[in-house]
Amino acid sequence: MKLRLIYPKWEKLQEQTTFNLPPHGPVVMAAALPKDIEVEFFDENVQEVKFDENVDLVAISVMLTAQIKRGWQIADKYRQMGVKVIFGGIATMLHAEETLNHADSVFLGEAEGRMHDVIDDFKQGKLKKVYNYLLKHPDISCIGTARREILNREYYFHKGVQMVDLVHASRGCRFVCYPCCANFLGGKLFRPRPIDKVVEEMESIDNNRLFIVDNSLAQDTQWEKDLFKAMIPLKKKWCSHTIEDKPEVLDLAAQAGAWYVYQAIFDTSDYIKERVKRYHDHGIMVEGTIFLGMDNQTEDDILRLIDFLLEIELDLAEFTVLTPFRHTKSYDDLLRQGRIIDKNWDNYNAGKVVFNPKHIKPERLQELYHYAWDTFYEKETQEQKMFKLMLNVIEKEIKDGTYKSRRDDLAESSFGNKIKR
Ligand code: B12
Ligand code: SF4
Repeated sequence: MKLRLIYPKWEKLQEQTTFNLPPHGPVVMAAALPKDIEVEFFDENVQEVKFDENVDLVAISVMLTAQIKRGWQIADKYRQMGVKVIFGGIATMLHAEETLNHADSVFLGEAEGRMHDVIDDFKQGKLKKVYNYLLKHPDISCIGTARREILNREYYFHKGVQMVDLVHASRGCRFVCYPCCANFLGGKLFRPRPIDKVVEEMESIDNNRLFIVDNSLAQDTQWEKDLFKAMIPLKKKWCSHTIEDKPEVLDLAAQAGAWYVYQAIFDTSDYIKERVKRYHDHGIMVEGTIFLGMDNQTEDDILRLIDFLLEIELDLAEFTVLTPFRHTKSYDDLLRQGRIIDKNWDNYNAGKVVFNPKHIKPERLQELYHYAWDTFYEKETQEQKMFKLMLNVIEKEIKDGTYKSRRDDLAESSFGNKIKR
């Protein structure tokens, strides 16, 4: 049986250097399919999707809200040709009801242990309209090594540098943050994968640089320490979301190859300043995830925040405007208060103001968003800051003998040329 798996494109943040990472949800889902299924994968962010009838079933994997409408268009086209379409992935769960209008089947939840039944149903012509496993998480040890061989790796280079490979070591999140839908998706229970399986998967990846995409690694100190200890012999270099702010955890993370972290920064407190310094002291770089437009922010606060980020020598900053994604507290609050001004999901790419901020006019917040990007990267451009990030990892790799001079040799790449000019 031939299954065409499609990852729809979305509009990137225009101010951010465009790069494409290998999709993760689709390759993890593919590992849960019966082995005899022939999978043909299309990532529309890097290639054209093929539209023909030479396929048994189309599966659309949607991670972001900003992808969902394109997913529906693709599905409509296939369904007009008589091909059946099933949807799954994060944004499918967030937009399940609307997606039902464009799908033969909508799969909600995690795929492990479920796909054999789904495929059997399809083969018997009995595909269900909804498979709802949202509250029934599979046994975490069932998660297998992702089927990365369905990816065309040639697409995931930026200026000659191979992008990181994505991997995850846990699911769920025991924290509850205002703009986040993680609890709705994976539940409030922290569900770590068995460490030996994670290490086995990491080892199998033909790339020394990884992105550990877990919601937050900082959920169970002992597990985090055990994971990092087990990762040390792999000598991989990796980025992730927050690492717990404890000296012994940061020490182990650094030994395990921590390269940089994504750290949410909401304010200009000494705590943030010192937090960033502690990462730096451990040789770990920091990319700030900065939300603009929170209810407690005035225009002056935003201007002060940008100066602060430069003062604390943040390595990279990703500015986004607060976006009320479905199934978050921010969506519920702003909807109740009648402050959502745009419901076109294409505009939910985190670079467009879709709500009425409390202290600032929407148009002004949009200007401040552009101003934030321009100001932060004024003296040192994104390319230059990314070059430093690359130097950091290369230095680490040279130190432990894992650096491979490949297509990503900076001296030869256009990164290097840009910097020399
Ligand atoms: C990796 C990631 C990214 C990568 C994506 C790389 C890529 N090539 O796709 C990058 C860095 C680009 C990214 C960007 C953004 N992201 Co992001 N990202 C994630 C992250 C950390 C991991 C996703 C993942 O791989 N999960 C693990 C996989 C295994 O789970 P899964 O996808 O659910 O797949 C399972 C099931 O859903 C199912 N499944 C999946 N597909 C299918 C298909 C079918 C047919 C079936 C049956 C089943 C099925 O099977 C899988 C196994 O069980 C999530 C948070 C998280 N931890 O999940 C946020 C998340 C998806 N991102 C989010 C956000 C907000 C963003 C941004 C908009 C803003 C930002 N700065 O973070 C930007 C995009 C800005 C822009 N305009 O470009 C939000 C979602 C918001 C939304 N509703 O759109 C999330 C949930 C984070 C959060 N907690 O708020 N992101
Ligand atoms: S923002 Fe991070 S830590 Fe907070 S609930 Fe979401 S995934 Fe968990």
